[in-house]
Amino acid sequence: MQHDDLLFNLISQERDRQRRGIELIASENFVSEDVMSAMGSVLTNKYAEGYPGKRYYGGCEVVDKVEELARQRLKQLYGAEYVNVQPHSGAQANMAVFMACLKAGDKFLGLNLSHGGHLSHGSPVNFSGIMFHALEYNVREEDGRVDYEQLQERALAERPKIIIAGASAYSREWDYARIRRVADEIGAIFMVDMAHPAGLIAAGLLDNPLKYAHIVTSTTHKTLRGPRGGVILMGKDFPNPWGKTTPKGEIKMMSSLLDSAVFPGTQGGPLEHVIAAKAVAFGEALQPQFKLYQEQVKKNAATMAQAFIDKGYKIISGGTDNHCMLLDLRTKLPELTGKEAEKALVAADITTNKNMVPFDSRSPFQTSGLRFGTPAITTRGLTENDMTLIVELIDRVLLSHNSDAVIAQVKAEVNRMMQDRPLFAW
Ligand code: DSN
Repeated sequence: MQHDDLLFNLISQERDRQRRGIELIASENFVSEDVMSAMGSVLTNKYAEGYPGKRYYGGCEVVDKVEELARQRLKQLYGAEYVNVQPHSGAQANMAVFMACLKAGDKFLGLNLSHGGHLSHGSPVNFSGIMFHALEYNVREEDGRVDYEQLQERALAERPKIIIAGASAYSREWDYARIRRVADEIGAIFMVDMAHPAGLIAAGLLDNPLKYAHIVTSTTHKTLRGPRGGVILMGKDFPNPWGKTTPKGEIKMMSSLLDSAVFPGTQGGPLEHVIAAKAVAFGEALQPQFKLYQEQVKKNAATMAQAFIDKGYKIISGGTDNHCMLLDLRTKLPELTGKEAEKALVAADITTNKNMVPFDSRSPFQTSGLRFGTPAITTRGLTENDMTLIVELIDRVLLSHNSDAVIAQVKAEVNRMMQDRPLFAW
């Protein structure tokens, strides 16, 4: 077989792009060589529909052990009683929860996408908003924090079957206990999608939602620093409150509904090579060094947010408790859109994404905001002093976003700063 030079040349170009730039996309990270090796292993050759010990294919003795190892490590990491490591992504994990808990058209309540929520928490263009009746709560305009009173009012008025906490662009800790009280008042399931802060939670630096939520979902590739994928967890199994029964008339436990909702409900064969890589990442997250890494992620984010504020930018909610922040360009640069800002920064090898800010006056294609996160640059070994410098560089680009000369100068500085930094330094 001829070597695929064309394709491998593209991979090499992408490796070079990742190495020379400053990666500030809040949901991205760089994995270890071991995670990468597990993902690129012979396990990709194996079909294993079903679960360990109950497969529809022969030859699953080894992958059973791999999947069991991933399950045990994940349980240990978060203190979970139940886990499912097969979801191919966070959206797939969420879909499985909906499938297990709702019927088409049922109501659920999640954070508004344009206030930091996630596509799969009820956007009208996503399965969650198309197949189910999505209701939303917002953040407060005055302080950018979740409007728990509005959440409660909507929950009591509409009686959704699920209330979801969790976000894609929210920099503050959640009051999970308060949402659980609301869920209990109306008999709803409380689900937390912890995809963004999962690594900080694993390290004990943010509250563990498994203590409060009935069901928790996550991705494994953001702060958790594993392969691209999803998981579902429960602190404690419980009977399905909406009364789905077995053929014998017994009420099904949620663990059994969730397992069936992942396979065969919404997925076929599990990606055992990715599950192996998840096992490696969970093993890494159980090591003491992971906590040091997460502490640095948090310190870097706090330093970066303050540096932006010192330069006259508005950070939504005035700071961050986690790894990310949302910058509202309108205070300092009212004419500049998120789209133009992202383009200029990418040209300087600083990668970020445009983002709606709460109560945005622009469309999702333009936006007035930028989202920044520190997990990836922290994995490359950058610390607080580097954050101040990065904000200087970003400010220079934004102030002169039409100047090719300024962008070229900043790009040269970025490339010099990153040239000797391995992708994975911890
Ligand atoms: N798209 C991811 C993010 O960037 O937050 C969420 O799925």
